[in-house]
Order: sequence, then structure tokens, then C-alpha cells
Amino acid sequence: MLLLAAVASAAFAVAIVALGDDARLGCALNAPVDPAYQAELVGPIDLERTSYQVAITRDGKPIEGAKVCATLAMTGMEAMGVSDAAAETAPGTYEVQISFQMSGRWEGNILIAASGERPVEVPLKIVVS
Ligand SMILES: [Cu+2]
Repeated sequence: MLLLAAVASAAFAVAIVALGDDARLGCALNAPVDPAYQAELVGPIDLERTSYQVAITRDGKPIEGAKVCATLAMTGMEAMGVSDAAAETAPGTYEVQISFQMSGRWEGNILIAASGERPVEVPLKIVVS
């Protein structure tokens, strides 16, 4: 049991590192939800934009130096998915290059691997206008 957990954890770390080089791999990795973490797309969410800042906090404090990956799909239309590994642009703020193809409801998660912490997911539901 312990060994399995260690192997899964190692695979996860490798996958996250790989994302930095090729965001097309997506971040379809399962991590537990931890309510201490928050993730929010900053600013209006619409069809015009091609990048977003994601503010990442834990217990309200910005998390610096984390690996972050966003995956979202239109609700009820899994094929209409977007995913990108994020790059930190300011302390606790990460930029993802994604553009939504259709207005309406989208959902997914932000995967966060803070330095020295086990990866977690923050579920996200948004409305694209
Ligand atoms: Cu759609």
C-alpha cells in the first residue's frame, strides 16, 4: 500500500514536470481536493481572451513557486476542453494560455503542486460570456 502510494506520487511529479515542456499533454491527473487551497481566474472571462491570470492561495495567502495546471471543459461537452500548464508571473499569480471556444458554463480544476506539498486540485466552475 505504501509502495503503491509512493509510485503514484512519483508518476505524478514526472507528469507535472513534463507539462512545463508540453502543455498539450494536459493535466488530467487526479489529486485530492483540499479546501485550504483557492484558485481564481482573474478578470472577465470571455471569448476574446487567450490568456488568464490565476490567483492561487492557501488559507488566503499567495502560494509562490508552485507548479500549476488548469483543465476546463464545457459543461456537458467534454470534447470541448482546454488545458495548460501555468507560469508564475507575480508572487502567487500564474498565467495560463487558454481560450474558450464557446460561451456558457465550463468546469474543471486547477491542479496545484506547491513546493514540498502533495498535489491538490481546486474544482472550478465558471461562466464564459
Ligand atoms: Cu460547447
